[in-house]
Amino acid sequence: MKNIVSLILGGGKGTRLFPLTQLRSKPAVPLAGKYRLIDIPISNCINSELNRIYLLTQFNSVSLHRHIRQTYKFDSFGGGFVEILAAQQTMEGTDWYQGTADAVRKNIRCIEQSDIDYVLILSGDQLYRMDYSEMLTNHIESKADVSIATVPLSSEQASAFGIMRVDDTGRVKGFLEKPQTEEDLSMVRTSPEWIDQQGIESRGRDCLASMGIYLFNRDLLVDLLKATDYEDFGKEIFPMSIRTHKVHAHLFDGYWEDIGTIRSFYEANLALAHPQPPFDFVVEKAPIYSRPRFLPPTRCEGTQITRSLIADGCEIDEGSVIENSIIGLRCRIGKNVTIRNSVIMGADFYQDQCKELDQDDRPPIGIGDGAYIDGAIVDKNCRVGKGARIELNGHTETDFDQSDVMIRDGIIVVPKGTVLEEGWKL
Ligand code: ADQ
Ligand code: ADP
Repeated sequence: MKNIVSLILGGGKGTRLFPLTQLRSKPAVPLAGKYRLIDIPISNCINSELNRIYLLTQFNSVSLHRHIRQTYKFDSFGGGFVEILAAQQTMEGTDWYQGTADAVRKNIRCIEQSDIDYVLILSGDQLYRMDYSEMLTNHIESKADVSIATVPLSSEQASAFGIMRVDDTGRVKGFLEKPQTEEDLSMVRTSPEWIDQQGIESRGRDCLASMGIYLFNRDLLVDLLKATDYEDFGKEIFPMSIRTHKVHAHLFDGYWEDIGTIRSFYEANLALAHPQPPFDFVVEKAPIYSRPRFLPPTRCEGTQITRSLIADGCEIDEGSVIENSIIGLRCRIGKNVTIRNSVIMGADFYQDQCKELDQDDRPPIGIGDGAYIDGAIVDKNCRVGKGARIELNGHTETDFDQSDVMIRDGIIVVPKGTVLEEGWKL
């Protein structure tokens, strides 16, 4: 499928994921111990045989650039690439990307090349597996100008998404971005019977939510972007284009999670450790790719591990208990440590690789002997001292505004590189 390019939108500020996005862009946030969020849409593209991929970024993009450069290399004969389009000053403009449509407009030259017929626009912060070639087939068969992927949701979930109303043929007739009132919602509800007729069990779900995945006929997209100064697809381009063009809904009913907040990030990660995870990394025909790191296997010494994922290159000492948790790359866990309901992201390097940085008496990188961690996200390269206790203990968000450690959506977040001294308590 050479006549289609994918544009992955990776330029949002990610404020709701702060402090995980303090030092990195949202698509670079680590996922499931060894991946990054951006690996999901790129892997979906590769598995759908779409290998012309642009990634639009603008905030804190150093580690994202490094990850892309080191991971996605194509042979020189297939014409595939993943190219980063970072917001930059040009002769035409000096602004940063003002919104999703503006980001695409500022890179319009990439889609104006003569051999492109379709443009697939994707988000960089969602967890799902999808074969985009099915969406393209559906788009061509329905003779649509634009297709928009949609997942059925219940009314309670609707206010966080773009919601669409369709006619019997699946043509989109109404679209409201994040409807907040019952009155708004009533204008875009879909009958559950119609969803059932499409071969998808509605199970009471009566809203069709936009997944932020759009397939445009190239010429139309170029015209729309040139003829308007609209900045956003959800708020502006869609409400307008359904009046003037044939916009078709492509129904999807697999697992799909927008990882926009600390809570959704935490829950989506922990769900992966479930024995029947809603998103399975083990799918032979559609693997999720990431950077090959050549790390040694994880070493465990008398450790009790239940319902958890342990990434490569970890060392877990005797007497430790790990339950319902994700343990990321190169994580060193001392003796008699307890980790429950937590996402520990691991480290970018091993302690002995950074000896020269370590002339002080800070605790070593990793989790010190006897530490207790429950209900937390511990970002990369943290140094948790011996006997430290990271647990909520009745504290709330406002208690720790000035501290390195924060509480967000009821979850403790230890930002990247934080040092917690021996015996530290929240
Ligand atoms: P949101 O997720 O709220 O809703 P948005 O904040 O625009 O939409 O983010 C979409 C994607 O674009 C994200 O990957 C983000 O990082 C990226 N992005 C945001 N601003 C950008 C910018 N200035 N430059 C480049 N990239 C940028 C959207 C739709 C809804 C839909 C949900 C589904 O608007 O209709 O329901 O996605 O998640
Ligand atoms: P991950 O292993 O999660 O992909 P990173 O890409 O951030 O994490 O870092 C992993 C590797 O990259 C480490 O070996 C680290 O030493 C190296 N590294 C870290 N920072 C830089 C940098 N600024 N330039 C080049 N390599 C780096």
